Formats: sequence, C-alpha cells, structure tokens
Amino acid sequence: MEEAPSKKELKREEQRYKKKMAQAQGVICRAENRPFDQTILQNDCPSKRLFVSHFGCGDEIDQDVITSFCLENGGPLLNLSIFPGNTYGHLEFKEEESARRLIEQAMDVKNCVAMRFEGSDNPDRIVVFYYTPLRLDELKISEKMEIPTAEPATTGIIPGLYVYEEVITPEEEEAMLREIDQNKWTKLLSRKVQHYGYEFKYGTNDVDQSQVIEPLPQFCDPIIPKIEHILNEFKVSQEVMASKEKHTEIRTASELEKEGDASQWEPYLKHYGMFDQLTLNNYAPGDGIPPHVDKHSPFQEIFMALSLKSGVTMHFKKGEVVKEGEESKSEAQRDIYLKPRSLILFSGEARYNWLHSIAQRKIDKVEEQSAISKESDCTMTKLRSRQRRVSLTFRKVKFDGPCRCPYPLLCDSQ
Ligand SMILES: O=C(O)CCC(=O)C(=O)O
Repeated sequence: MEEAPSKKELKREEQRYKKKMAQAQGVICRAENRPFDQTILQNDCPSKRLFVSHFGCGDEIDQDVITSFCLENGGPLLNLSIFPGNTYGHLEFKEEESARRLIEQAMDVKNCVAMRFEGSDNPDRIVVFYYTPLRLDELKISEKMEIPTAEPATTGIIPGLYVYEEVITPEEEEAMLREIDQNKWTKLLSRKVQHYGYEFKYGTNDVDQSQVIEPLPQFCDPIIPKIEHILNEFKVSQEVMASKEKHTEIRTASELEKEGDASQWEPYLKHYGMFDQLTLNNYAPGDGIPPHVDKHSPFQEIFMALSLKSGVTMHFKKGEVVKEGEESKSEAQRDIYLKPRSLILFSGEARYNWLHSIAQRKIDKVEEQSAISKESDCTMTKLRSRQRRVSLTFRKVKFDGPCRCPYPLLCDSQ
C-alpha cells in the first residue's frame, strides 16, 4: 500500500502548484497584453472557456492527453487549440457546466486547476487551467498565428480532386528518400527540383517532346503499383474519344456505376498509358511554390502528387466559372492540408480551373475533427511545424494536339 504523503510533502507540493500558477498567469497576461481581470477569471466567475498552460512542447501527444482529461473530467468540447512553441492554449466546452465540473473536480489550490500530466514524457509535470472570458479569435496568440486554417484533404473537396492516404509505408518513404538524395538537386528560388522522364522546361512550363525518354527511376517502384491500382478506377468515354474535336471526359468506375451505363467507357490506362514525366520538389521549412495550373496542352488530364516526410497546406484558387453565354467571376479559395505519404490526383475542374500553390511559411494551421472525442462537432486547431517535404508529381506527356478543356481562362490552347 502506498504511504499517504506527509504534511511537509503536501506543503511542498502546494508551493510547487502555486509557483506554476503564478508563472502561467504571468506568461498569459504578458503575451495577451491585457489587464489580468480581462484575461483570467476567478473561480466564482465561471465561463465555458479556459486557458490551459504548462503542458510541454504542444505536440499531438499533449493535445490528445489534454483532450482526454477534459472529456473525462469536464464534458464535450467544442475546440482545443494549442500552439507549438507557446506554453499556453485555449479550449472551449460546449456547456459552461462542463468547464465548472473540470475546475471543481481537479481543483488543488484556489483559482487553479492542476493535473499531473500522465502520458507525457514528464509525469511530474503540472498542467494549469484558468477560466477566461476571451474567445479564441480574440486572443493575441491567434493574431500572431495569422495563418489560413486548412481543412484536411478529402476526395471531392474540389470537384475532380481525389485523395489517397498512406499509399506507402514509413519504411518505403525512408528508402525512397535515401535513393532520391543520391541524385543531384537543382536549386530554384524557393525550392530544389529533380526531373525524370522528359525534362521539364521552366519559363514555358512544358517539356521537350523530342528528347529521348528515360523510364521512371527505380525509387518509384513502391508507388507504381498503387498508382496503377488507382488509375485502373478511371475510365474515358469512347464516344468522346472518337471525336478529336471534343474534350475527353473522365469518370471513375464507381461514379459510372451510380450513373448507370459503363459500356461505352474504356480504361484510362489502356488509352493513355502510364505516367512518363516526373518532377520532384524539395521544400525546406519556409519554402513554397507560386500559384499555377500545370500547363494544359503538354500534359494529359490526370496528374498526381505524392507527399513525403512533411505535411503541408496547399492553397487552391478557382479560376473562372464558365457558363454558356455568360462571364462570371468566382473568388473561391480553399486551403487543404496534405498529409505525408498521401497522394492527390488532379482531374477535371481541379486540374484545369484551380490554381494551386504552397505559401512560404514554416507553420501550417489545420482544423480537424477530434479522433478522441466522440462528439462529431469537436474541432481541434493544430499548428504544425513544417519539416523538409519532398513531393513527386507524376504527369503524362500529351502528343494529341491542343487542350480542349471547358475552362478557357487558364488554358494555354484556347
Ligand atoms: O509540391 C507539390 O505537391 C506540388 C508540386 C507542383 O505543383 C508542381 O510540381 O507543379
């Protein structure tokens, strides 16, 4: 049986808690640059919003431990935001009652709720909670982090964009990078590149079609069967293919199944063949790529990009919505977070009518549903530090004349 702590030990523990509390209050009030009583509320003035402080480095483990603690000791959460490199975060319960329950259950010292940080690498750590009247969007820390909030990448988030996660294992990812790094990187303004198959020509953004083609390099071996499997889902319309004047429509097998008749469609791969041009981009944290569409006429409709090592927010901006006899402009924009080892496939509107880019930043902000909370409306805002990211863009060179896509605004042929 564990011995009960002595009076002296309890006193020491209380002093330690008090010191942590005072430190946390000081850090929050200084960083928020507001008077104490507008920043932190006393325990007899409850609020459904709380500051949480002293949790460690603010990584995903911290976020999960704090989430579990809040759900168990409080109730359903609406949002929990922690910011890497900052020692405090902000959370909001659905109901004030939940915040009150957490404060009451875990209160050790007046005006302070402290939890032992079990699950972290430092189980001795004490985490402190305070009521606050401030909403997340009122915090100075949020302003400092003025970064667009990205949504997790999902299929259909933009028409024609498909997303496939964990297409390779972490071991395959490491092995690919080792091989890739044995080859020479060419330095551009804000990233480094390698090209395979046809050489990519910057300036005209196309390829030298007369150049002798090299097969895709061996380091692609783990991903090629996955790409084939994905491309096998795609079909092209025989009817439209027969007419050289029309844009070739593309559908997936499951879309055709829903629509009814698949007999007039043939496999995309059979018609166009496997990708034959590959561009590698190496981004250090802070690097990016300016807004662009992959030039329409030199490449077939479908292209794919694989992310290695780091996730990143990709910004998409819609060109123009083209309607018959009418010119209308749309400013539609999406920020989409691509996970490492995920593959995105561009087709249709996403390929032809949306510019994509990566902003030059070191941190991305992602809002996602909590995997821990059963509540479907509990969102977690996470700041993710970028690491080195290497992307592989697979394209198929096109020899059959100009592009006839229905999006002339961003088309080099129309
Ligand atoms: O890094 C990426 O995922 C995108 C690369 C890209 O847009 C390009 O190579 O044109």
